[in-house]
Amino acid sequence: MVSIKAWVLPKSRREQAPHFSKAQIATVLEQVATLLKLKDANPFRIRAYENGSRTIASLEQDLWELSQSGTMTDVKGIGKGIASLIGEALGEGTWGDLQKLYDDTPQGMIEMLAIPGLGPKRIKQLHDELSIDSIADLSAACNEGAVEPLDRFGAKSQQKILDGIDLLARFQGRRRLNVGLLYGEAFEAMVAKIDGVEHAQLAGSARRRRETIGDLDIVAAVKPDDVEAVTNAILAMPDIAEVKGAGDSKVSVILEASILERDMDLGTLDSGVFQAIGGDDYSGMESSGTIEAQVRMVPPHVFAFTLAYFTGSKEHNIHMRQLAIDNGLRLNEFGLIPEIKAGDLTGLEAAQYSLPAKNEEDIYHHLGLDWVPPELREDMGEVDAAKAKSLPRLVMPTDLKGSFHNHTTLSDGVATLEQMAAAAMDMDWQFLGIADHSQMLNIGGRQIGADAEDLLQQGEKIRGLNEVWADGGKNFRLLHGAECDILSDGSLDYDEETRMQLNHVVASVHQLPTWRARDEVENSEALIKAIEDPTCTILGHPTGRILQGRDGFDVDMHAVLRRMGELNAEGELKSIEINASPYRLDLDWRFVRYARDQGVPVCINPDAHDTAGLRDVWFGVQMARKGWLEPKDLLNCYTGEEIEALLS
Ligand code: DGT
Ligand code: CA
Ligand code: ZN
Repeated sequence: MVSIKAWVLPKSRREQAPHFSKAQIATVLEQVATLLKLKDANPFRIRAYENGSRTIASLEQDLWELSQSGTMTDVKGIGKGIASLIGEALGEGTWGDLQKLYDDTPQGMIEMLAIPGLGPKRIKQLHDELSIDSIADLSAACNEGAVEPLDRFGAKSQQKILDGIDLLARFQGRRRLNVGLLYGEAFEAMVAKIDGVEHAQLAGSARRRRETIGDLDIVAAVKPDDVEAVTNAILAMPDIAEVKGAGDSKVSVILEASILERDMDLGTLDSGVFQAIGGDDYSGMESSGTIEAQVRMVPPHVFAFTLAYFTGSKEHNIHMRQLAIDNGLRLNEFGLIPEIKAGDLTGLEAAQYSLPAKNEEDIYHHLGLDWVPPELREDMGEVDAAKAKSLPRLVMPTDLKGSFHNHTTLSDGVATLEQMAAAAMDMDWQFLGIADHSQMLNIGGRQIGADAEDLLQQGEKIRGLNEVWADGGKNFRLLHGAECDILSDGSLDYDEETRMQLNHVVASVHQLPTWRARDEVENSEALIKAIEDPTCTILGHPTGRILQGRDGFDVDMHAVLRRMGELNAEGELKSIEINASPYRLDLDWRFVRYARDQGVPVCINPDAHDTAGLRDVWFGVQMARKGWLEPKDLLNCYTGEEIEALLS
């Protein structure tokens, strides 16, 4: 669970001075300045803390040396009062009378600071004039229209506050897979490096590659004698915003974005996606977000069991445990223990009788199963398939030889045809499908899509490039397609003659409001009409959902996939897209296996808007794996020649 950073004065985690780091001091001074603003304190006093914070944050000298030599006030920006506060904090580990300031400020007012665009001044005003001291109060007041008439507010800023609260609420829920993995892999690496940690591995939903992550679960192999030292090392990490609990071989913390070495790069987003997730406000929140993480330390010989247990899913674990029971065994995070030997013992004591397991494979083998890839552990038939030795050979990123749906400067992409092609060749791809937006697409009144004439010109250019590559013996080609808007009645953008000249048509819905206002029956009919169009090759991002942004429209996906299956049986190529943008991951992986079973070829499309975006196919591959797909189920795994033949 992501949470708003709680403001507490740091407690010393060291026995001797200096008790705090520069960064901790700078943060406290900055927080004090803000708390003083919320109290409308003397502006000079506020300025003193602000300057102090900024100075300390960029100070090159050692703070402790300055403090001991009594020369801190020589530093420009640090006055006497602040110098003495810092001296006390470093030397004694205490914070003067600041605790009272922290205690006196309602926590809700601090939480309100996280609402984009709402600063301390206006929070103070809301508090004074409407007695608002929580986000819930503020939300209610905005909905009643009580904020609008206030001085310096108005209807627009009232709406902006509501939008901000909505955005914040989404950040208190789950994080998208790409973000969760960034945090998870960074934290895993840091824990693994601690002395006494034999190995550490990310488990939970992140390891199962769920499309969103609630919290991070790390399992670490640590000898019992080292647990205390490892716990302390984790607690001393600089990127921890808050410690939620420690003890009993388990540490729960809230990680800050600072754990990510490189700044979070959101890449070039589809303009529609960007608006749906909250625009500029969103970028700021994403890069200052937090996420909860648990580290569980276990003796090395039980590591595999703990890893398997905390990888989940819960439903998979329950199924596995039942299988163990049927075999007279007890399966838990400590072992796979013959019931007859365990008797009344529990936990690690019972586990001394466990069957041995060096790794997860051993555990599955003890139960007569093949090892189950984590992506499949959702209790959707994988246990039976593992027993029957019929698990799929899941697709891997290196199996892909191309993709079909990518944008260039002709619509809202930022890279040219040549640049996109070069990036695809760097990935050892044999083909790259270009599918720029069609003429209908407007965002904010501005036409994003390409006119038919320009689209056809792009086709000329592509043919020219393809000839050059063919003549040079290069096994690479661009496929000329378009992402044609599906209009509300299910017809496709551009006239048929234009569409006929393309290698492929990715048909997608972009007018979400219209579709979301309709029911499942109407939407399914319209989608089916779109795919029945002879020029339609691929159904793009089939529900229009934006993860953590907006729900897709209602549609009977099973019915749509059945119809697509029929058309494929009649010899027409109708493929369904797994849009690999981590903001979409649409088709939802839960429908992927159904598509395969209906005989619908699936394609993974990065929907790239720049060259780096092509790498997003990785996320699509994770979803295809969750959907049990093998290379043969995916159009991406055909060779360039095969695809050329198929689409001509
Ligand atoms: P999340 O954090 O909501 O994205 O999803 P998970 O799957 O990471 O769930 P989490 O963090 O609550 O727990 C991690 C794993 O621990 C979970 O996948 C399976 C295991 N686990 C947790 N609670 C239970 C339980 O009550 N029974 C069983 N059998 N396993 C559990
Ligand atoms: Ca979790
Ligand atoms: Zn699109």
